[in-house]
Amino acid sequence: MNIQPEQLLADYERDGVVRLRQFLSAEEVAAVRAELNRYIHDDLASKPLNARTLEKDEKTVRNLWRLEEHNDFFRALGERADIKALIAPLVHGEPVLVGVETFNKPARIGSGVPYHQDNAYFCQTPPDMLTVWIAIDAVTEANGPVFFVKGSHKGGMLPTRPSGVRGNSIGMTETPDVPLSDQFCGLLEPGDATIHQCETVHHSAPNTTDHSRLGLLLVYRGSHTQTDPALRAAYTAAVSATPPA
Ligand SMILES: O=C(O)CCC(=O)C(=O)O
Repeated sequence: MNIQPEQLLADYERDGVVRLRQFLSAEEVAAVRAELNRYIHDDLASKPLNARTLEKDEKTVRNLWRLEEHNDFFRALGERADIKALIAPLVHGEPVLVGVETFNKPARIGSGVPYHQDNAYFCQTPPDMLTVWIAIDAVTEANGPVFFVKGSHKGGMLPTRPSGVRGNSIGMTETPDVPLSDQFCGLLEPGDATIHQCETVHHSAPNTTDHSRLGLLLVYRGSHTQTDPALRAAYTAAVSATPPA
C-alpha cells in the first residue's frame, strides 16, 4: 500500500468513496482466492444457511457472509493492524471489524445489486462505518463494476423499500437522478480496493461476461456507533421477506 493518509481522508470526506491501488499484493490476492475456494468446497455445506446467498441457479455462490465468524484466515485479515490503522481516521475512532463478506458476481449469471445505502443494513448512528471492497478479479466496465454517487453520503439516509433481491433485501424508494457518466465507477485491478462510507449510494449491474468479478469486503464501524431503532425496524421487515441479508 502506498497511500497518503491526509489525501485519503480528504477524498473520502468529500466524495464518500476512494480508490486505493495495490491494497493487497499479488501474493495476498492469490492466498485470498485459494482460501475462498477451499472454504466453499470444504466448509460451506456445514455452515448455517445465513453464511451464504446463492444465485438463481441455486448452486453458484453470490455472496459469502460472516466469514469473520466462520473462518480464521478471513478474521485475521480483517483484524490486520495496518488496515485498521489506515481506516481509523475515516471512522472517526477505534475501528471494530463487523463483517467479512464476498460479492462473487460469477461469470454470466452474477446478479445485479440495486441502488442502496449500506446503512439501511448496518443501522448505525453516527454513520461512522465503511466498507473496504477489495478486487480479487479485475473489475471492468463490462463485468458489473460498483458505481457510487459521489457526495451522496452527505445527504443522510434516503427513504428505503424492500427490494425483493436475495442478498440485497433493502433498496431505495427513489434512485438518484445522476447519470452513470457522473458516478464514480469502481474499475479495479486485482488487489486494488475502494473504500465507501455507509451512506454513499451505490449499485452494480449483472455480470453477463465470461469473466468472474469477485470482490472481498471488509466492513468496519467506529467503536462509538450505536444501532438506530428506526433503521433496524425497516431492515428487519425487508430481510424477513427475502432472507438472509
Ligand atoms: O459488489 C457489488 O456489486 C455490490 C457491493 C455492495 O453493495 C457493497 O459493497 O456494499
